Amino acid sequence: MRRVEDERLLRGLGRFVADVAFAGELHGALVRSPYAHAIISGIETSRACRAPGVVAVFTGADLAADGVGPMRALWAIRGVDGKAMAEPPRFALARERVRHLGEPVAIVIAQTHQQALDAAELVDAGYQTLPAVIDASAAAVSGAAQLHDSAPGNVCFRWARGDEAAVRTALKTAAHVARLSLRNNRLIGAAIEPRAVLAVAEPGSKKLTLYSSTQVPHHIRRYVAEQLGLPEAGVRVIAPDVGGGFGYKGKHYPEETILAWAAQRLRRPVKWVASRSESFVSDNQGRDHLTQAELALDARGNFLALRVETVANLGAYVSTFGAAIPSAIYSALLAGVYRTPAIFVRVTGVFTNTLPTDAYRGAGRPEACYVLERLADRAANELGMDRAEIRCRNLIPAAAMPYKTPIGPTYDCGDFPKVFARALEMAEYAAFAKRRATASRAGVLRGIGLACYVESSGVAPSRFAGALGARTGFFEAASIRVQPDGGLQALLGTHNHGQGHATTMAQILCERLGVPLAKIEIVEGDTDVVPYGTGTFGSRSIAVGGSALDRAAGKIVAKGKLIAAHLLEASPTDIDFADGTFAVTGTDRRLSFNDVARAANLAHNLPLETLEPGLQETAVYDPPAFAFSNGAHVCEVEIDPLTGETRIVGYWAVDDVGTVINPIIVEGQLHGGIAQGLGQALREHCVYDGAGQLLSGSFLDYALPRAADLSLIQSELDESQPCTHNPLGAKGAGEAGTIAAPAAIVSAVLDALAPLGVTDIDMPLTPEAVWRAIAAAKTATRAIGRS
Ligand code: MCN
Repeated sequence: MRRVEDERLLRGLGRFVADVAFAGELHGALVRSPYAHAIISGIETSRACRAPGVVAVFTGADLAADGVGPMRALWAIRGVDGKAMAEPPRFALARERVRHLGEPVAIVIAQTHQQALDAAELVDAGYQTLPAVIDASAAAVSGAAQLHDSAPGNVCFRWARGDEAAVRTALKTAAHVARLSLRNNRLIGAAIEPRAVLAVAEPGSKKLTLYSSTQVPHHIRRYVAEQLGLPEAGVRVIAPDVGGGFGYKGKHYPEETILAWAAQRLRRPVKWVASRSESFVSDNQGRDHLTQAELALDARGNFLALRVETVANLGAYVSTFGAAIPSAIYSALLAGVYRTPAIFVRVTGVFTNTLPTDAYRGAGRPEACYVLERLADRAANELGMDRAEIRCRNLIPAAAMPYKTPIGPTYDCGDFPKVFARALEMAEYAAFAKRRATASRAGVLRGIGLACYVESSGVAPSRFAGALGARTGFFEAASIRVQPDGGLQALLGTHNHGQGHATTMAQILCERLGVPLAKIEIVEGDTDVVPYGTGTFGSRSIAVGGSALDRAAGKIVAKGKLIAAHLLEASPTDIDFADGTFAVTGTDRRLSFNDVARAANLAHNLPLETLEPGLQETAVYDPPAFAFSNGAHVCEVEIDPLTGETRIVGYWAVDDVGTVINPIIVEGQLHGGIAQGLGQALREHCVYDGAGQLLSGSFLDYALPRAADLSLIQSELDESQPCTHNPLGAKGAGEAGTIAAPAAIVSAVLDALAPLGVTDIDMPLTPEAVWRAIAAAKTATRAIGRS
């Protein structure tokens, strides 16, 4: 089933926030801090106010005078000893001090976009610069610049999980300990559509309507209502077509509050659309971990214990899920697919004068996978074992399911050894030595990389997240309205920004209710229309939203049976429903779904004492646990030793995302994820200088992967292990590729470089980084030769 939404989008008929226009609409341009850390000594706006077309200029003082509250994180984790994380106030427009490059300090509102931009240049903000701290390793060191009074030592939280004593003992007594120190590079999300907000507060109406390119309309509604002191129902958030989000559009941003407030104040629609350059200094960034890890093994390569110490760079403020991603989410997956009896992880979240970090596709899971897979490779190399063998030896067997990890989660199902074996088979792993020898004769270094992963899709249940400090639930809601002609309108709390929901959600209904796809409309992204929901992130839409939809369909069938029983003069228990037909068991008395829909909506012949007219149902689904997708990826690379250029020559992926609703879409999701993983492994790197200026502030310096960088990806889906606790059996697929790819690619590059004695390079493995590693290894070899 091909995606039904593509024709409209490919023909340029999408309707994104920037396409929505209102009569009398004004345009906002934000004045942003040019410094990473400074005291605002004053903001002179009079010249800007007099500029052509300018309607108003607002600063943090205006919002403060109006009582606009601070932006709050949506997950306030508790650290060791139950200590609450530091949550310093973050205001939509900075007050008194700025803490990262690009922090908004004023907004200029004018008749046209260009007039707003021109006048923004005339706002004269004075700054007394302060020393900045950029690197996570420097932030918690004594004497480092301090960002917030409420976070001494720049520490937001200290988090720990697992059995420290057991791990300490195992590390002391183990036959071998593999040690690793690594950096997980900071990434910049780069969706095709830059973020945009349009706020509308019509005169005479109490309703504030906010169009935002967001993944989470209901969360944004709540934030804006809270900060502006409005009832939640007084705010309507519409996320129309959104051109990619990758997690970073699933967070709350200052512009949503600023525009909403300004529109209310002016009673005029106000629009802001980020330029690409502006996106680099106003969107959340991802990853940025420094990690030390130790894996204890016995002499035969069995994993005994794992210890992980991570410093996570949170940037200048705690963003929406900024604290939860590197703590609760990351640490929960440190068992990965392996049987490691004892695990202990400690994470310190620190503030620095950089853009806030938060979820970026994968969100904590690629970081966990990378630590584990790098350790597995290192341990194998040090023990002289084959890298596939050490993994096989330690994989959790299918017979051990459900498997309770020592770090928290319980995996309900999965056949990790089978998936891994199939990936090795597809990649012809056993014959790799020959391919390496052939490449070597041609003067090229060839390596093969392995990565196994497990993904926690659909954060759940709400009770669990709440106990860990989440300030939101994680259920999802779906409503189905059956029209008199038997057509369906399904309304969901999830949001589609590239994942193909209009297709896959409709497929669920088509299968469940026998209604043709052409008669099904999927509606998402409007808080006044869809039921209260959580949005799309964490690969949750199918496992949680799809399950809610399935349940709602079940309710439609149940009511349909009552109606059919009445019309067919049979007992409801004698009515079967299959292939869109209600039938009395064992007879030819039947009614089509359309007949029942019509009868329900006409209500000419219904037992009104027991049945309400109409056919519409809502279901809410709060899963009992995460759905654990998993898989194994194998990558083969060739490296030119003269230039350090890496070429991917083969990529094989076997993924278990449970029952697959739409294999074409899932494969597309995997390809996209792998492309992003490749970006992290080989190209993308967010770099600040010591003063907090962004050196990678455009696509000239921030290198996204291009089509030519990818090889043919050969992918297989293993559907033998459906999720055991949701009605669809589906596990998430949206982030899977991003989780395994960096680890698989780095594994391949290090394998290619191993004969030269290179054991370590941090991502991204740019040609320069690889070339330098080769040069350093050669120098070291020469030095050893001389001595
Ligand atoms: N699917 C399926 N069968 C399964 C699993 C998934 O058919 N067993 C389908 C789903 O029905 C859906 C798609 O695959 O159409 C992805 O589903 P799911 O894994 O539930 O992920 P979400 O829809 O919740 O999407 C979120 C996820 C995340 S967290 C990021 S980040 C991400 C991603 O999806 N950002 C994307 N994929 C993206 N794809 C595009 N094009 N753009 C983004 O911004």
